[in-house]
Amino acid sequence: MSDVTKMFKMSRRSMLGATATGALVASTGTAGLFSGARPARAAEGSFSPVPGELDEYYGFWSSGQSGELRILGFPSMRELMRVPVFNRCSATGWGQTNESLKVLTEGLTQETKDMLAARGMKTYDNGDLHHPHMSFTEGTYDGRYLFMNDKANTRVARVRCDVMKCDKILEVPNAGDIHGLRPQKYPRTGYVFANGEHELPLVNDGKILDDPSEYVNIFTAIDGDTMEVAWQVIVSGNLDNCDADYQGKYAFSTSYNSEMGMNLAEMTASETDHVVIFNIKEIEAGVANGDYQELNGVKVLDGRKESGKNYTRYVPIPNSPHGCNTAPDGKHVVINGKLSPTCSVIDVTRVDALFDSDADPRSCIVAEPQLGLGPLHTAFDGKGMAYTTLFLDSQVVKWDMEKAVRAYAGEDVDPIISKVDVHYQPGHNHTSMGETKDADGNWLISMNKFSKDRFINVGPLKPENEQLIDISSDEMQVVHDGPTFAEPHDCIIVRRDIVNPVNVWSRDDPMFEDARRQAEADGVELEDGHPEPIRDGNKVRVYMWSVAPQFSMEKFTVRQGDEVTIYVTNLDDVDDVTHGLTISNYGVAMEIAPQATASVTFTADRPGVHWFYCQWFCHALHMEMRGRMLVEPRGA
Ligand code: CUK
Ligand code: CUA
Repeated sequence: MSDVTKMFKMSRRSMLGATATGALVASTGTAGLFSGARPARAAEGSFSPVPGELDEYYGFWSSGQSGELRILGFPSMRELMRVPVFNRCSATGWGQTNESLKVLTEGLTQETKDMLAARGMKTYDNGDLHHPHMSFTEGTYDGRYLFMNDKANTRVARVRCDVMKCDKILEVPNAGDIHGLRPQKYPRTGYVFANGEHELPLVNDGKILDDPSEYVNIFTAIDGDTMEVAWQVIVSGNLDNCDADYQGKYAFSTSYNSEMGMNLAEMTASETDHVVIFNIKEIEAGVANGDYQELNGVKVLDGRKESGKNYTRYVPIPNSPHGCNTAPDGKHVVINGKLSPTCSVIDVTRVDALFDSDADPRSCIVAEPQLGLGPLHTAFDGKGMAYTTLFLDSQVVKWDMEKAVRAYAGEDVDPIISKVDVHYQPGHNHTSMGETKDADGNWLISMNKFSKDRFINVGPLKPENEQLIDISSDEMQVVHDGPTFAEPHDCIIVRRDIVNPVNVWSRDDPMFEDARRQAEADGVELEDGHPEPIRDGNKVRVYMWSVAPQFSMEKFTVRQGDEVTIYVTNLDDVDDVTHGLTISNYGVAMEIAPQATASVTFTADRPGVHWFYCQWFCHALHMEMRGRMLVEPRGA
């Protein structure tokens, strides 16, 4: 260790927070900025976030085929952070660091690992993240976790809300391409329900293609605490979107391909598809009674129509329903028609009868208003109003659920309150706290698939356009256009007080448990680092710490062909002083946030001097925060 390094470390440790470094960066702290005032609102059809003002809500945005989770301040819609999940992230090293690779690989099936290994890959580097949803306790968000699906590679991930990093990814066996995903709302999450969208042969070993009777779709309940599959149910037809009720009794999934067709004509052949209702208590009893087959280590129950079991009921719904949204009144579930201009409203208090008696499955439908063309998803204001996106009409329609019920019963009332044009072709929409019992009716977001002429042209690939809508009066008012890159399908809008992330990592965080264990085995304290690489055959471990603007090592030497693991522990514990480690011309880069340890393993196959540097601007001397790795040539 050089004298300068020693001095830095000494001063850091003895005068924590009082050094020049500390003072310099402490001034950027954000505490106390919030004034409590509301951002300027719709008054004259304009909306502008006030600089320096903090938002009232967190927006958790999916990113579709980008594979990441995004965090927005809401209602300003300022993008605050990107949380890599299913994607490979150049900035943070997600998909390269040992810590992220553990998360990305430990939940994969052996079959997947083998397939990837044959391509020289450890994990997938793409994903299709549609539905981010927070864990619930008693019908409202509890700030513990966010859960999300990967339609591309049949996975479900969990993000810890304390550090906003993904800590678990599970590949769901047996199912085909997880799409709809919702957490259990009551009594708590509990289960995370996940729909397999694309039907597959139950034993998919390449021997079956054109025998539709061998194809199934699978509904999965994942234990949100352990991120293991609790049970699965085989269903008739496919599964699209889902939601859970506020009683903890049922989950609901739409099916647009009840025909089990394999091409477009077959999939849309029937005038009627269905919603599957899952009876959670009955399924749990079935699991307890051993009424399942075990397939790839998972308990799989038969809930197909012809099974004669009490696990499921099938409610006929007009052609190809899509969105499935439980209203905050705790009573209604809105099924969005897509190819039908209607929404079908299920009354959950009428669902018991479907299981207890031979009641007509349609007897749980209490309203079916005609809303417009292409209803895809519905949001709620907690005051009895529903807001449905009309994909083909490029509109959002506001309608009164109680009036829709009365109209269905024969009364001459029009449930439609108003419509607003959106730009263009909306998919999901969402209201502030709208999927909880605490829906507050302040804001609506319409997530539009096309932006066309709303922004200056950026070439043939255009952004999506997400529009902020003031719903505080009967006439909805579009107050802001928010372009986004491919392709947030869904989002949630969560009151700020519910989410309380930390500012620095805790040194005993489980995320770097493996690093701590290896350091212990090497007789090293991560916080102290080690002056020389530790050699173990051709495996070499390098332990460094970082304190702005220095790494604890200014140079180290390894040999060509060594498998090198570098551990960096960021001793800075000041807000916002993240460091990075990039090794030039080695394809290595990672992020190390305050008080974190991160590590990366690579083969040192290119001899020579290679600078490693900090790529996170951290200090006035950030450019000087660098050192050299010497790779000695083989045979030297
Ligand atoms: S789906 Cu995309 S617009 Cu994946 Cu929630 Cu409806
Ligand atoms: Cu450390 Cu830049």
